[in-house]
Amino acid sequence: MKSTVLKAFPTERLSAGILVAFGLSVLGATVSAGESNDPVLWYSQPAESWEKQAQPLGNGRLGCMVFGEVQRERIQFNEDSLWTGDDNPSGVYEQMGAYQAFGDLFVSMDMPDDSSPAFEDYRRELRLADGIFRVEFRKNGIRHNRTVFASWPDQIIVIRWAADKSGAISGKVELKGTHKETTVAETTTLSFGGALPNGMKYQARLEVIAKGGVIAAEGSTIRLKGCDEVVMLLAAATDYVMDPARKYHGDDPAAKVRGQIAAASAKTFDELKARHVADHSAMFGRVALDVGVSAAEVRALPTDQRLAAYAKGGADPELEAMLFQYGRYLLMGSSRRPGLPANLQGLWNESNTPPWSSDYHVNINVQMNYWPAEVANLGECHLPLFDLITSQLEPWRKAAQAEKQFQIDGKPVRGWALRTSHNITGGLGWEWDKTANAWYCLHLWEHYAFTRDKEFLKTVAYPILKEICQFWEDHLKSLPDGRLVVPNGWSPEHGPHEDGVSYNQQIVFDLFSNYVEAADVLGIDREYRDSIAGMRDKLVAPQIGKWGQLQEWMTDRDEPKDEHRHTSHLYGVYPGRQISVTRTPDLAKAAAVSLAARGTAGDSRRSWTWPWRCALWARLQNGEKAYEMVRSLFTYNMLPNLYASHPPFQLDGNFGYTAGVAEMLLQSHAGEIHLLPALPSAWKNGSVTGLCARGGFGVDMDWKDGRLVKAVIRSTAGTKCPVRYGNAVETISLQPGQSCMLNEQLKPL
Ligand code: FUC
Repeated sequence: MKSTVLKAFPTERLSAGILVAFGLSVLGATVSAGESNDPVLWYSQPAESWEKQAQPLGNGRLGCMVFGEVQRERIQFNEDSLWTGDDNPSGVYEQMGAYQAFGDLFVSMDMPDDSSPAFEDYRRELRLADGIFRVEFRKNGIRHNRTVFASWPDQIIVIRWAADKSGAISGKVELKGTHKETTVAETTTLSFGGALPNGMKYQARLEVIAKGGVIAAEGSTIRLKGCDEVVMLLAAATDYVMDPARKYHGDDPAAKVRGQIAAASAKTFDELKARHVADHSAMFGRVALDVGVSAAEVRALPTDQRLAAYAKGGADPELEAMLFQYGRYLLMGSSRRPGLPANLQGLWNESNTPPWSSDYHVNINVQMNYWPAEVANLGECHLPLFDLITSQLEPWRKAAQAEKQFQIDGKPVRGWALRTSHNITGGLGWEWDKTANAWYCLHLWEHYAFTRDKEFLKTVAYPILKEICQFWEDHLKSLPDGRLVVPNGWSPEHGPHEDGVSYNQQIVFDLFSNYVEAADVLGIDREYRDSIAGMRDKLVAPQIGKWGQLQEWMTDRDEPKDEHRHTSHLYGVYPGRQISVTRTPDLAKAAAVSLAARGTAGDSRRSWTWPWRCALWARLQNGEKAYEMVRSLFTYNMLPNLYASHPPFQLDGNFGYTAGVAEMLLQSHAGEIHLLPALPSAWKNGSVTGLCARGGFGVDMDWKDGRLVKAVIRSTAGTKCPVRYGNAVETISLQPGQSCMLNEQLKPL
């Protein structure tokens, strides 16, 4: 392999160029139907269904679903720590508690002509690039608009209602909890609070600020009369802290929300909005994707009609690109410090008994939520997951140590383990999913692999990886021939508990590989590193079965016509890296046989199945099959608001889609940066900026007629790396902050 030292230039120049091309046009944009390919979801009628039509906003901790109703707007809100349940590790699912709905804000409009609900020129839209919801309509000749955003810098939700005629705003504001609280109205403020049965205290507070007119408390509501404009600031919090030592109780939420409202009300609406847009668009605008231009008549359609046309077989590359960006938008909205990680529904939840408790499911779902985090340039969105894991180590250790099957000669195993679900206070639900501990370790490793943040590796990731290696060192079983298996294992597919299940073996293989690399990077624990490397080599390896498939079990008994939704035994292809086209071509071929056999009907049609299969086909370098998965998600498991549906709605499918698309365009798991590894013919012409590759690199690409035209590789932390396009491979050398530009032959441009 040749090493190419390339003309390098500073990164700033490039990112500034991207900002001009992408960010500024977004900031200056106004409501417009289908004029540009800015990612905007818009509709020509109010939402009726929370799940299918309302639109999400979130700042990573606090979020809401907005309906865009004319007469009685509903803003249903959530805060991600409002959970029932406790630290019960028994696995009794009901005892784990559930994520709760927080409350609703209703803003009603006085309508003397109540009998006529008619309105005109209606449009509601969610602009992904600046994170702003806006609804506009004309009622009785007056044009009204409402703007909503969830601000991360100010930790509140902001709502503004304005009209094109002064004094035109009259109505009522209500704030309601979901646990039978009493709402208190004081002049311009509404608030409610309470404590859940587990002792968690919570509080919501709304401040109403009017220009012109009169506002006054009336019962438990606030009346608006003849106002020119009304701004509402909504704060919600609990006393939750990610700290079992404090029994998860921290600061008084009433004081917290008071402080947040006081700080925000000292700013004007324009200031709050500018702070929000600057924060949101800087993060969102890191990545731009173009996979083709949609036809003008398709672009002109509202999003629900576009989806319907697409599901009938229509082409709409801009919709495909929009869903990619939507996954990024939703991750930003549901996973930012100081919040918790994204749960099964991100953080959007209308019910106090949501499906699967809206919990953290560790047999695919929560992991899939985080697949896009690094590659789609949202590394900081990964951090809440690590914060929660780190906080739960103590209760998870206790749970594993108390479990008989993890005891060897009566002595407890080292480390910790998980059942299939967990909450945020040490509680576990369902069966043990033994290798989920190692799957969590993959995420810790990946954050380092992409960022090269050595401090993170040393202080956060490495100790956890080592502890889980110790768990497996204690728990693996030796076969008579000396090979090692995960004993009494289990895969999310059907099948009894047994030894050497492929899914379990592959996850442990990856854990050991990543641990070895981590120890090498840090130059520590030499001896232990060698013993783990030795154990990895003794693990029962993936096997090819009688119909050419990658075996799911140690015995060759896979069903060729199995439509099971899980593809667990392909973990080693994606998200793992034990199997790859370049390094283990025979196993990769067998994986493709297994994957094709899963089919596309029945149980295969789930929110998260398509994205996983998309990423798998991408890793197997089959762009056409990967694209089939893209189309299938839209066709079978997508709601009009572009929420992925299991059913019911489950956001893993949205996050996974973003990761799958990224994987089609860029890969970096096999020791090289692979450009356009699985480009489908449907995306003949296009470009992407701002994707991330392992090793500390950023990648932009332009392609035409299915061929790479230009790639820019930026070092964010990396130095040397082989780059592949097709069969060509060149090694680049850069210093952090430098970039290089390559042509189709990977020669400097
Ligand atoms: C896993 C999956 C289900 C569902 C649930 C929330 O157990 O097998 O399909 O997604 O999580």
